[in-house]
Amino acid sequence: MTEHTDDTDDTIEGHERELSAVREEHDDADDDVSLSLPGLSVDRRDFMKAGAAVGAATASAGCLDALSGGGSADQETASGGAKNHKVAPGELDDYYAFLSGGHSGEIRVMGVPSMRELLRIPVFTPEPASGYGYDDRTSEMLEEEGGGYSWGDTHHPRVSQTDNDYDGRWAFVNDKANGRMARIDLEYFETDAIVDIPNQQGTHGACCLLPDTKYVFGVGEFRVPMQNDGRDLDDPEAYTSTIAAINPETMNVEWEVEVDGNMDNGDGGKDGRWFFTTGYNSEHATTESGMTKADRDWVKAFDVPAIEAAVENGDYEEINGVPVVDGTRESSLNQSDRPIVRYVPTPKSPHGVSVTPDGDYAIASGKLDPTCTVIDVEKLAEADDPADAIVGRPRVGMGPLHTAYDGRGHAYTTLFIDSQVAKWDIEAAVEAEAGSEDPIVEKIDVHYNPGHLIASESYTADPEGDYLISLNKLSKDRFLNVGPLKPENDQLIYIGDDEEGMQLVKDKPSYAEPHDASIVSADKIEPADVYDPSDYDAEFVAEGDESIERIDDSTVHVKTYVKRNEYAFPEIRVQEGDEVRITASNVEETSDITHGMAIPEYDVDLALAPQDTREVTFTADEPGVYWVYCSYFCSALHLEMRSRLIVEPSE
Ligand code: CUK
Ligand code: CUA
Repeated sequence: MTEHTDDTDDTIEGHERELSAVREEHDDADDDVSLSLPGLSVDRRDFMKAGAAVGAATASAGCLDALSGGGSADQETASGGAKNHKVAPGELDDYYAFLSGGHSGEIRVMGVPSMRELLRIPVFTPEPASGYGYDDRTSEMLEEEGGGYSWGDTHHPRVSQTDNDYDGRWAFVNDKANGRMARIDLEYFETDAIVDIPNQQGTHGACCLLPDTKYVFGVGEFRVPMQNDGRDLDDPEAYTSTIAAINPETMNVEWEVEVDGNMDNGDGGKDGRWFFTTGYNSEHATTESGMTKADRDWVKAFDVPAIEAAVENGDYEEINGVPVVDGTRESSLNQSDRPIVRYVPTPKSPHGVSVTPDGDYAIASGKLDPTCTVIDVEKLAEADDPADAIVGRPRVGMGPLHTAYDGRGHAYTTLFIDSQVAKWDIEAAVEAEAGSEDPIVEKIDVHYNPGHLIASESYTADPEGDYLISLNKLSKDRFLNVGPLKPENDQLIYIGDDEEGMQLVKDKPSYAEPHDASIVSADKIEPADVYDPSDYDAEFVAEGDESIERIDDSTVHVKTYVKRNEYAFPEIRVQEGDEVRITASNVEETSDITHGMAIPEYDVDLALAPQDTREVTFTADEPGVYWVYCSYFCSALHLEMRSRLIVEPSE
């Protein structure tokens, strides 16, 4: 038996060594996924982009030859025909996609083109697998800054940009349910700030003012009384909605603008001046039939420098701590020749709005009208009548909701009712008669009823133009039946070959419910591999720093390190009624060795990635023995990684 035990130890130690070695090897490995071409190594993404550009220039074989150094199998790949869009086991994706999770309250991270779900980032909802909402810092964030709600409704994840390109710092996402905005740190892929936006209910649109993310805008959808404290209950004319300009560094709401009508989605222009929202309910009604009466609503174009000047001049009312500027049509600030908000009449309850990569146009999707409205951004600044800035109105199909771009002059619009994506030519739409179908290049069926769609880097000035994801609300018969609550269907479409046309590549079932996404080139994001303890306020507990200290009659502070396969103390002894504060640091430096610290019946659930420190505070109000255990499978002795919380009865 003795021998056997020794053997076991050897095996386990060997396993640990092996594990560390594998990790380190991987850490050092060159993650570059490159296609090997004769005589030339080209990054896959550059290659596809080159292929796409070639496609736009009607596939000159000479160009391709120059790129590949002669005929090869990969040449076909570049022309799209034989490209299989597979990411083999062990290969890495070209893109991160950040998808919202709707009323799951989270963000999902997916690799593109594999469509593998890589991570879920809890935002507005506690999530036990990552310990989010269970340690002091994240539970305080949800409780205090976050307002204490147990859920949120994320729709629009937008990644920060510098000079109209992704800078890999943050992602932002709205909470449509409770009027909040959250920030996700893209070094650690975790939510690090939440702001509860005053004077707003139903923060729907979320997006950055470009080129440099000066503000993150929260677009308020639901009209409510500005002071929603019981006044004006039955006077819908007195209800209002606002956009909120949030400082991305401090997450402070700097100012808001109050408008007529509901707002819906938003997008920022590329030059720091304009911010656009769609909207419905110019009728100021409270019922569906009332909200759909008028055949025009508005795209609202906010002139940001003009608004900042108004705030500077004191032309606002401070409401609930925020300067609120009056941007309604009757406002005196809208009577001058530099109005702060331009109301562009648009048919009929327009839903999505997005600015073209060159910044020339804002395109709104008609929803209840089969057209898109193309607004010329430069004309908007000059025209006396904002309606004169409308330069195109292609008839794209039934139920147009959202529009994305490939950077080659095409727009792609989801058709909710037709269950299709329409690809159309933007300049052709400007030249064509209003209502013409001529600008349509092609349509592809999707399955079924798409909401958003998103193309690779579509929100930047320089989209990659290869992949498009259609976020379909219904999947019906596309997957094994799992009962009445079906998954949705995120479909990957290859758009890199204008000759071959759009190609449906993949179906990916997804749980309710992604609305929007941002697709970012993998090389623009640099996630940390382990935590840097100096990034946190919490004190790092190194080996040798552990202590159990009685602070006073009723408070005990436990400082423990955590590593394979032990907690610093085999037992933690406290008195019934003590408030126990645990500070726990994972001292491991090996990538991907996460430990848990769970205490049954005390609702304690810490997840500790390498070099992370978390704190939790609870009251030991039930005497007894409680096994502290590790909830992450960390090693062969994971099950034995244990400690006891012993709560002695007070009498
Ligand atoms: S919304 Cu959901 S499909 Cu919130 Cu951008 Cu259009
Ligand atoms: Cu540590 Cu399992």
